[in-house]
Amino acid sequence: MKLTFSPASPFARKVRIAAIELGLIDRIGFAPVTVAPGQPNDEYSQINPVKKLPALILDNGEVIVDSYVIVEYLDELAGGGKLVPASGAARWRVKSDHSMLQGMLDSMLLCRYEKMVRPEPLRWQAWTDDHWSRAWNGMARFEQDADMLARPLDIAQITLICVLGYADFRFADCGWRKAYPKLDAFHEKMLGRPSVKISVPPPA
Ligand SMILES: N[C@@H](CCC(=O)N[C@@H](CS)C(=O)NCC(=O)O)C(=O)O
Repeated sequence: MKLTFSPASPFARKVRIAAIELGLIDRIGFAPVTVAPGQPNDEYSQINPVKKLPALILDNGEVIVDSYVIVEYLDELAGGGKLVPASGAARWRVKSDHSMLQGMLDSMLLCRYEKMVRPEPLRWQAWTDDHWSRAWNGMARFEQDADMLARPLDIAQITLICVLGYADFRFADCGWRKAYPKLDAFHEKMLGRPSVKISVPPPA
């Protein structure tokens, strides 16, 4: 299997951490890809027409897109029910938490693109502020979630790690550690896992 990848992508990091935790990392090759809004990449569009990474290219040529779907695929390969609970209330809690965190990441990425990619005269500050507030309010939501911060590792927690790591990477001055001390403690604890430590985005 081959994963399209960028060390800066929080979505690719999610899959990498999951693959390490599931014991599948040695079965996955990494294919570096550069994608950004406004930059065509015809070769990659053949693999994923919506031009987003990561995508998992299976040995038979089939392509699985979206970081969550890839993690579910890997989870099943590892026996199932490991990072995504198999059934019951825990399953829906983890999936719903994950969706919220995924929305936070999407918003953070849009803020980043607005600043780095959109030409200055076309920027829309109220729109950026709105998206940043979604990420920030999401952090406030998880700061209050004692279950999320203490339960055994799952895909929602991995995504929370990726949110916080992306905040450090692209919004270093946002002050999340001071505002959210319980998230800070969670993040520090998680950095004790080799999968988390090894996948911290490189200095910008
Ligand atoms: N829902 C997708 C989101 C993936 C995503 O937005 N990836 C970013 C890289 S971090 C991307 O490919 N951006 C390129 C673009 O939007 O043009 C997932 O979870 O895999």
